[in-house]
Amino acid sequence: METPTKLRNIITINEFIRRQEMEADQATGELSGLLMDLVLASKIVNREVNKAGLVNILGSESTANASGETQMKLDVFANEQFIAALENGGHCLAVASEELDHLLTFDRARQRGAHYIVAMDPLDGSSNIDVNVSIGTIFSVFRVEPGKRVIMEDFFQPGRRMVAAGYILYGSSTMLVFTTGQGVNGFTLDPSIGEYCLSHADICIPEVGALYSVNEGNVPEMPPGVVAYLQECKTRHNPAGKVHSARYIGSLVADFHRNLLKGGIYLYPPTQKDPNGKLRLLYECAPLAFVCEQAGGMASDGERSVMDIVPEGLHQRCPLYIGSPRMVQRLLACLHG
Ligand code: P6P
Repeated sequence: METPTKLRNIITINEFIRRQEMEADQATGELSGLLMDLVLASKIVNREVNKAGLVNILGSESTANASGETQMKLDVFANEQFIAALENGGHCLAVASEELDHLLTFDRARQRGAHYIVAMDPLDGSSNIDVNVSIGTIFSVFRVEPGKRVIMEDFFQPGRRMVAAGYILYGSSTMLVFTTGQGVNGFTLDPSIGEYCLSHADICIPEVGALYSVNEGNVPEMPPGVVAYLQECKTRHNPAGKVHSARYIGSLVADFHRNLLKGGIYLYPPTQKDPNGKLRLLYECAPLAFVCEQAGGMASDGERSVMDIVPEGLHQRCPLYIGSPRMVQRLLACLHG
């Protein structure tokens, strides 16, 4: 019997990951297993995100995260799901999370001789949860010595040494976008079969776009070069040759994803409240920088590539200018005169 055409053209994320593994020299299957653990957890989180308004999972927990920010119940739930999937999978030696003060280590993975560690923001944009705005998970994967008893310093690796990175966007549809250093691919969750299917193969960010994402309320506190750049965006005198549109959802993954597909720039500069910017290097800026660079884009902290910054703390913040290369280059020219 002929395979239905629709089924024949589906490439699930697990199939895609396995194919990449077969093409990689000396692949052990460990990274594939770890990525699939993240896929599983994201499906469970997606189920809860999609009904957050219907069950008693909204509203803030009494607890606070590592930065003292009130944790929404879905934050806590998502953190628990990704940790459980990574611990049970046995491919991850340790996890650093925005929701945890300190890293978590897993003995079974150490006994198995596993050699990967994960840094994650399990649910970014959580202030949007109870107003039904898109939110996201961001993750980065690094390598360490097999079976190592992981310490905090093992996470202090520059993005250049990242093995994989990606995000899940819980939006009008749920997408998982990731890279292992061989380009960027996007998968859309088909709830009818519970599978992520390849929907955006080999994503390349447009060299220039006419979208900018920034909290304009912070303009009075921003460096003059950033203010000058934003002024240019409001005229035709910019790399795009046209007046830009401001698009700021207040959810990093959603803003980044739109700019990745359409071309644009996301900016979170230093402010008086956050002199090093608000976003976290290890599990927000660096993984998105890896994805962005793999898609042909650029990511800078205003001085250097985000991928070259060596972290000195799990929750270290850094300014972020990320997106279409000609837009980031223009921003840097405005910053440095
Ligand atoms: P602001 C959400 O809290 C977040 O970490 C990002 O997802 C988002 O882009 C940014 O902060 C929004 O910050 O200061 O503009 O509300």
